[in-house]
Amino acid sequence: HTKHHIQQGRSTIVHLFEWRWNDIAEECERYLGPNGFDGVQISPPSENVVVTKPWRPWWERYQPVSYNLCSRSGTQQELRDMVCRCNNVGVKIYADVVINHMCMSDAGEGEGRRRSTCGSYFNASKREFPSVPFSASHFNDDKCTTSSRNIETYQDIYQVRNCRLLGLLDLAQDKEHVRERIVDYMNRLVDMGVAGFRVDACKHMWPEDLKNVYSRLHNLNTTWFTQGSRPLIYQEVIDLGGEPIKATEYSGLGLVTEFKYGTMLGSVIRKWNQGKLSDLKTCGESWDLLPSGEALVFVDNHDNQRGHGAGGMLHKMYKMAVAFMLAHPYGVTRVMSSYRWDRRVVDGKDQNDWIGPPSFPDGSTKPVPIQPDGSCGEGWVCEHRWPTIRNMVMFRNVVDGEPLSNWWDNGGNQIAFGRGNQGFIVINNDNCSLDVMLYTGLHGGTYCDVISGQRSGGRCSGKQVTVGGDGRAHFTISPSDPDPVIAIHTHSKL
Ligand code: LM2
Ligand code: CA
Repeated sequence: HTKHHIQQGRSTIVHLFEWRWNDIAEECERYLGPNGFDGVQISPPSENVVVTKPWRPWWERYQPVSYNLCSRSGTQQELRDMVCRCNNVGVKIYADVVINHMCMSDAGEGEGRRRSTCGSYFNASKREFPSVPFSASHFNDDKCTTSSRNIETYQDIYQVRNCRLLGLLDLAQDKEHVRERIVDYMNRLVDMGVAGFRVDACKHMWPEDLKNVYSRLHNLNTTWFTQGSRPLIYQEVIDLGGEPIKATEYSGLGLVTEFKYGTMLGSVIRKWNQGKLSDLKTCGESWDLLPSGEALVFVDNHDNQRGHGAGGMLHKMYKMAVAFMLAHPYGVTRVMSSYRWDRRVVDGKDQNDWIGPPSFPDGSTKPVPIQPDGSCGEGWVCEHRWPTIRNMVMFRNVVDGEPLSNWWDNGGNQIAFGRGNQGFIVINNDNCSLDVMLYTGLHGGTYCDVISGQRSGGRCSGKQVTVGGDGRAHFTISPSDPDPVIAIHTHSKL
């Protein structure tokens, strides 16, 4: 049942946060397909409330008012076109679905494009969403026992699942009508060719209700997928320990976001609590993480990059963390692709954490322009186009299915490991040079380091590594290197 179709040789999902459907379609064709990305996580495609105070925050998309498919990212036609074009180049689309709740209880009433992204009428105080349709009886208020109707403690599982998250109107997924409308919404996406879902706020829904919904989803569209393929589902459950609701309650239903992974990796790379890279030798289940086959892993996401999570990391450390994640066999990997905003941190909180994507004065999202050097303009960061990240996505594809092998560490912050005999990575996070002879498991020959450059047309634009007939190679990495990492694999052999 949890068998999914992450295809052999393509293993990384990129979250193109707030991108327009048209730009994603282009990116699939010109970049993601050729560079071996498995798929794209898109921002929620459902109609949402238009928030103007503050001005068009990114989080308005987590406040649906219907399941119509028009949003800041584009129209239904553009969505359909994107799904088709991405699938045609082997890049899947995973839709972020917000099914725990509708908009804020104080979102007001109205219709037209100034109030909702497709213009649908809604009345939040009466809990009426006629475009779905949902009305008062479809919400959980009768089950919630707090006086505010909001979740007040995460220690009570009934509150967490039956009360309002942040004041968002909480849907009753135990009711057949609600299930049916959600299933219909998700099936419209599946029929269009979507390959799966990121399901928002799963901690706030009962596992048995989700099980019912998932079981009613159609098989994937056979224009692109083999007969009988099931949607890949990854469920957002923030389980950092300390609460009664556990990620494992959901792992039988699909993959689960493993928030402990990024927290653990970030803290080791920042050397917090005497953490050191060599600790990563046992990275996996023994760290109290989900089984590898059930986990979706990432270094940051759209929430915690705004300071809601484990805090920011320096550019160099961030790239190192992503390189480790992509090289290591644990989990299904997701990389974040973001936009810039002006952080204004007051007392540890970013006052600008609401700022939406680069946009025109009328609120419409700006296209993503690609510069001559391959980076993105207009405030789009495009981490997925950073050479280190792009080349490590390819590394992961090349070593897919190979076990962790030939681990080495210096007992401190220098580590190296292979993946079978298909690839090898060396990382130096110490303040001193790394200078060591290591057994790589690779065949003898000269390899191009895919961190400092890459192989193209039989030439290497970066460092070269010579592996002897005995599989051993000499590595040196200075701590001042902007990327203190070397990675080689069978397809980078010269
Ligand atoms: C998620 N996963 O479970 C998303 O990853 C997260 O981004 C969503 O919250 C959340 N669940 C609900 O779908 C975001 C954002 C919140 C925002 C909500 C609703 O992180 O801050 O709440 O979307 O738009 C906003 C304000 C918040 C305020 C609330 C009422 O940011 O400060 O709280 O609306 O104004 C009282
Ligand atoms: Ca709920």
